[in-house]
Amino acid sequence: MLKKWSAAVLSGLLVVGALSACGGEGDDAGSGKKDDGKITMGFAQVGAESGWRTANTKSVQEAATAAGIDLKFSDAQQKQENQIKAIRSYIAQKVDIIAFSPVVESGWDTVLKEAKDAKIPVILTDRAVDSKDTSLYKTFIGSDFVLEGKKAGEWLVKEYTGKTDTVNIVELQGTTGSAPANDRKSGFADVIKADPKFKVIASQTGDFTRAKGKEVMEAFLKANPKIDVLYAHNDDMGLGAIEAIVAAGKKPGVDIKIITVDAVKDGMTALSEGKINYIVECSPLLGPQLMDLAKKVLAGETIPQRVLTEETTFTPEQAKAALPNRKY
Ligand code: GYE
Repeated sequence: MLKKWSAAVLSGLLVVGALSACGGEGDDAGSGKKDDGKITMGFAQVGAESGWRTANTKSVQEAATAAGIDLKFSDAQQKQENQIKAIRSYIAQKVDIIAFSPVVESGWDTVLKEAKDAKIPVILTDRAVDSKDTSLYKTFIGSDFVLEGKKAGEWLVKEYTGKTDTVNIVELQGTTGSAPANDRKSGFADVIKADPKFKVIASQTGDFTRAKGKEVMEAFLKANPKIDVLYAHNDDMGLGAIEAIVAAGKKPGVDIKIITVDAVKDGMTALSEGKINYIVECSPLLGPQLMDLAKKVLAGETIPQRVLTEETTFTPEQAKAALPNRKY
């Protein structure tokens, strides 16, 4: 646990208000904690639903160690109530800073207000909240999911240029109510609506998991004799769907064109083999930037309200070239 005064001294600032903010030395003594000069961060993770999430967790844990930050980590198993419980327990433990990746967009105001009242700063990582009061968190670091959806749509438009036949699309959405599911859906829809030949004939959640992606794709295949394209909001659901497509006697990437988002190793491998046709990258390596921002917040520095991740896209050829050096 880092006492606020030591953060202020370290940064060379004299922040009188910060002293009263944590109630002085009595706090740590009361909770039986010793002041080892370390920042303590409580991190409430979404779950372990995908390859992306595994890489994200690893990035956060490794970056905390490298930055000398004491990390308290919890896995909410994709349930908002678990995340709220974890955040409340971090508040009770008087951590220095809280970071979390909100499983869904709504319903955070009460717990964020509790953190604010306890004078514990909050950083949002990866996913956004829809709170109107932006003073409830210090910054949001992560991708532009609308842009990712648009990139997926743009590839499709290009791929079918000059063709007039109807293109039947099925969509595997991410976790219902999550920022990436909402935004990847709307960004994609925005681009393809310009041409009426593109028809989304079925769209359902696969919860960002391989198992659910497979299950929902099986149902899509049974209900729809002609599917031309699958747009999956992440690699894992796309990989599950590939199993269903193969089981139905069709060739993934040929009979049904597949676009996914993330670009984790398993997705990139399928892309390099032509089973997926295009992947929009979403970087899970948010750890180092998160630790950097946490230190700045606690040192009283001003940080931007939004920190965007840099990302690209991959064709099968580009996947082949990138795979040998892919870290996740
Ligand atoms: O795309 C998906 C994961 O929030 C960006 O969550 C993240 C998404 C990612 O389960 O694979």
